[in-house]
Amino acid sequence: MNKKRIIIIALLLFGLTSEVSAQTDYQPTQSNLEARQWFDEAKFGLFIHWGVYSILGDGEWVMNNQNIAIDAYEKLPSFFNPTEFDAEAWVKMAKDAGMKYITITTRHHDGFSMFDSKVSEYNIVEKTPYGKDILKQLTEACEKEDIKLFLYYSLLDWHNDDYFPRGKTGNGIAGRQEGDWNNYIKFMKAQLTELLTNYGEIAGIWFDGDWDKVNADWHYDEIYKLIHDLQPQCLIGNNHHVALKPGEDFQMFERDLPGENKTGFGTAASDVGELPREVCATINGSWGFDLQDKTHRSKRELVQQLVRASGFGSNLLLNVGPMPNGKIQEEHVQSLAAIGDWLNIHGETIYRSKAGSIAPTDAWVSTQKGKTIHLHLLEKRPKASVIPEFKERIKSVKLFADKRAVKFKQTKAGLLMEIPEAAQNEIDTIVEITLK
Ligand code: H79
Repeated sequence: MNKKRIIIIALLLFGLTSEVSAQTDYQPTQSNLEARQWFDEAKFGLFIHWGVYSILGDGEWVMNNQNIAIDAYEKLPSFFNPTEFDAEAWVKMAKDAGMKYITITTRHHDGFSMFDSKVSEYNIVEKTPYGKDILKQLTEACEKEDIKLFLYYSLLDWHNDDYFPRGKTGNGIAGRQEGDWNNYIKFMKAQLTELLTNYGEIAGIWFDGDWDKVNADWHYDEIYKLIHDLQPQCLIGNNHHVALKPGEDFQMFERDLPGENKTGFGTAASDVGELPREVCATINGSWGFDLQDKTHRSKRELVQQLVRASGFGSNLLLNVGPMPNGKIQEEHVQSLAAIGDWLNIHGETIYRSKAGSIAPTDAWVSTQKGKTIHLHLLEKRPKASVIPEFKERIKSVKLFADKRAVKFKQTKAGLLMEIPEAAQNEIDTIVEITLK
């Protein structure tokens, strides 16, 4: 064999077995670049985890956590009849909360498709008494209210036999058979084609589950190309917790700020890239509806999470898990309304901002637009506040709330500000610093 042939064969073999396949020669279109910018400025979205698991009120991992056998789990769709589902009410709720987009689970790890799929009869239209396509209703409501729609799509599947060899999770589920991985890839491509063909403009695809089989060949090269060919503006994100892969348009961080790893499975600081960022989080401890989870976080905690995400140059995608009747639990409706009230007054310091030049700490973050820095003080201080290493030349310092001037001094210690305690706010004292 000549040298050239050996190289070609080696390349072919490498290409076929390569673990890190992605859309290597990807060049985002103008529409995609514009979509990225829109996304970067949007800052706040609603995550929706809804599936037949909501019936059990024990989160979206219930099939794995309770080791529910395939034939038993397959009974759930027959109980799913969300007669009180009102797509417009959901979209209005998101809009009133100050959210600019919605990301909904079209198929979670349980493998049940929450949309009208011709390539899997294990879907909401075929298998539930409800019999209607909630995704269709949601796309129509989103379009009407000018809210963008992203689709969560699980790579991991505990129900489909072709998800084989299996991964780390779901191994206690009885009734799983051995199937064909290439069929599984074909199946995902067919479903993604449906999602990107039958529902109008899709703002993004949100992949999850890569971590179940880190060394699998997911055929991202073909999958990402398929998505961008069908809808070039569609933003691709993948919750794989590692560095961005070619073909991806944004990077997400689950329950952690970019570069932090409080969860233990977070993305390493060195893997935080330069594309738009999104932090996703829950209001209580659960993604899917959990009847017993009462750990709802306060308005203060939720607003501060949004503010912190902005200070890290990131969006916040805040989750609700609708109930099996189609309603969203009242505690979460109230939480979203409370954030909306806050954003009505302070949104100017969040939307369209970039991470500010003052580095974030536990006590503060900053957002910035041109020469205006908004310093968000997230803890009350007796009177004075010191921002060390602040060297930029200042024109004025004011309180955002009433535009009252703040006494300040710039010394070697940094920027010293006198903010009377009475003028400080429990949630966020916003100081508006205008640079020269
Ligand atoms: O959809 C929501 C969750 O159901 C899904 N992502 C969010 C958006 C999610 N699944 N798992 N996780 C989040 C984190 C859990 C990771 C673990 Fe593991 C699974 C820890 C142990 C098993 C992955 C596999 C990390 C270690 C092994």
